[in-house]
Amino acid sequence: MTITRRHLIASAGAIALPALTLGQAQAAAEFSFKYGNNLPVAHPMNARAAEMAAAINAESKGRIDFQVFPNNQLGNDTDMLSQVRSGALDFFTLSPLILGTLVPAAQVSGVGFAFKDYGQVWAAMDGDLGAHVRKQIAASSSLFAFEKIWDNGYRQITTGTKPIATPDDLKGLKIRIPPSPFWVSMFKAFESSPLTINFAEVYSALQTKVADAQENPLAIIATAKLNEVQKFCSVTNHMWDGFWFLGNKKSFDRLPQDLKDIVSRNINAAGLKERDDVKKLNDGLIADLKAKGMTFNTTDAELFRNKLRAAGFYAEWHKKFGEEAWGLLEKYTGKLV
Ligand code: X2X
Repeated sequence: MTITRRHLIASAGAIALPALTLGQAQAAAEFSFKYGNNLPVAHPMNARAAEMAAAINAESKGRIDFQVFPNNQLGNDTDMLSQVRSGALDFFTLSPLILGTLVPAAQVSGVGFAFKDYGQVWAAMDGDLGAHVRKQIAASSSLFAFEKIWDNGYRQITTGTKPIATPDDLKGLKIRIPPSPFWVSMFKAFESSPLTINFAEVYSALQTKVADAQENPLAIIATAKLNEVQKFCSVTNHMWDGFWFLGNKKSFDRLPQDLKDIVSRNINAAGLKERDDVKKLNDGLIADLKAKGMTFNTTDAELFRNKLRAAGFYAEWHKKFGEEAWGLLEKYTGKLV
């Protein structure tokens, strides 16, 4: 009895010690940050984010505790956007188009069929167009965006019902799009019946057939396993999309300059690596998804572009974005209409 009790006390002591050490280590971090995103753990964004968080924590010598919350753990995009605006969340990656619900000017990088290739994308986003958008974000919200936008990719359309071969196939289609005025406008121009649904609810919306279609880059279709609930994939490349790495200004301004530099450098460097990963993944996935039972078809982009032109889509958004922003876009893409 005595031995047992003594043994128990000894064990309890042994257990209590490391727990105490851990507690002290956590308390020692002067700055705790939460970063949330909407993508599955399997997506390159989260591999690079985990690596980046570890580097930030190590380089700050424990002064920063940077935590990653992937896969909508903290809520969907709409929830996380309001959290990061209030400072309940410190960092958040978001499509420029969804950010459009808060900063309409940010949507300019999503113009349909604008960027012909990644050369144009990165020249524009790392150049004057990206700088213009980041200025608008910082000027009109409690947020700011880091210099290097992360990649999502060129978007393709998947359906459960039929392949999309021409713009006519989009007529009346119940297609899920992310919550963004720009996306609604684009798919209304295609005469679809778009449904705005946060990414967190997309798999189940397709599974229960609330929506018959959705559009996303292959890396997302594969890592979120949307192929399990969609049959056809039509390669439309209808727009390029990225993720601004957003920070809450007040949260970030708590840091002294040396720690700000560590955070910024690591976030931008991770973004560049994520761009490479996503490109490689997107390029290799057609064969993979075919093997998993998806049927692919290619499309003639000019037909889709003509449809948008005829619907007055480019003229409408040229007017909304204004001469300066539209000029900065066309500086990289060439004349759009
Ligand atoms: O919501 C989507 O479809 C996604 C994951 O591509 C974005 O974050 C824009």
